[in-house]
Amino acid sequence: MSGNRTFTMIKPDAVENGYVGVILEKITAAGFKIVAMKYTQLSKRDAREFYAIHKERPFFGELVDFMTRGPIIAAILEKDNAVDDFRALIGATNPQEAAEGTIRKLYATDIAENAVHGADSDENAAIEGAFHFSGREIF
Ligand code: FUP
Repeated sequence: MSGNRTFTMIKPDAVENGYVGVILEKITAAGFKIVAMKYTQLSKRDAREFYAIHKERPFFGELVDFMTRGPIIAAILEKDNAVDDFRALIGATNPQEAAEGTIRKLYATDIAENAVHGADSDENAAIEGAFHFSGREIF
């Protein structure tokens, strides 16, 4: 059974480009409730740990540099079928392949600077949420 929470980040490119407000509006208009949210900046260590699954990929260094170059929004979102519905809302990793109307199609720069993150499973949503939010029960 799919869970009702997911984890997202609004990435440095979208924050720099002034898209925080419109992206949050799109998220809430799609029926997601924001149950935790913070404005923060990742350290290199944070970013390397968060994206450890990609550490052997050729783009890993650039990904860490990008994700640490400015502030982000981290948030936990609640909705039925949250993980899958949120992945549909943000669209494909590469914005050129993302469906019309998706957040990445509208606001991403390219595959490396793609505006938003969305957890890809209930398990990763819980891990990623716990990475960014601590001190209370969030999942
Ligand atoms: P997604 O689940 O859609 O966020 O995509 P991935 O987990 O495959 O990739 C995570 C991040 O790595 C992307 F958001 C951006 C970066 N990336 C690249 O920079 N180049 C690539 O070819 C693939 C991913």
